[in-house]
Amino acid sequence: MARRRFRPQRSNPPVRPRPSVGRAPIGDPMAGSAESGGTAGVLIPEPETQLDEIEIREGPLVAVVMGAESDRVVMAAACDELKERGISFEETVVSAHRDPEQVREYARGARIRGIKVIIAGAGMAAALPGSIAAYTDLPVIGVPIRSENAVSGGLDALLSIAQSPSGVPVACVAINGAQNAAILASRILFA
Ligand code: AIR
Repeated sequence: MARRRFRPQRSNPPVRPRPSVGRAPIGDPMAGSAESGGTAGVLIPEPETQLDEIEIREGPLVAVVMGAESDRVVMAAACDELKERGISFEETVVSAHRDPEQVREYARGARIRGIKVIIAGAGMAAALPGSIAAYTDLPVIGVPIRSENAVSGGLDALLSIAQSPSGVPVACVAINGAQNAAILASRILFA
């Protein structure tokens, strides 16, 4: 579910180059002109022009992905934190083991859709964060989830995520640490 409340607070918002239509000519400050009402030499930007120049960003910045519907209760803490911070996000349920093709498509398409950080939560043999990181160079934050059939209170998922092989980095928060994942995502966005 996408939230579109986020507005980047940049001191220098990106602007599109525009032709100089609508601006008063730069010339002899004393010359005057019919169009500018006798204020030639003074730049008077038209309000509409200024508004046009600000690029309004569409689409979510953060992807919250989880391996099963049963993970929603834990991952809700990440969504709540992102909402609290006014950061747009989308939520997706996709399993690394059950839907490998969809995981690949999702991860490969994330950057082009404007996603900046991916939070991926899974339990048991939690391959989802690593699978996503294998297909994208976006930062991936893994959330080990203590599932119903967890071994050692979620140690299975923790090790599956934290023990990612070199070359495929996945950040790893605490077991069920979805809120921290969202805070970390926010820090990455504003680094
Ligand atoms: N899981 C789903 N596909 C691969 C994995 N590792 C995880 C889910 C969930 C747990 O298995 O992330 O935490 C149990 O999923 P389910 O669908 O049986 O409830």
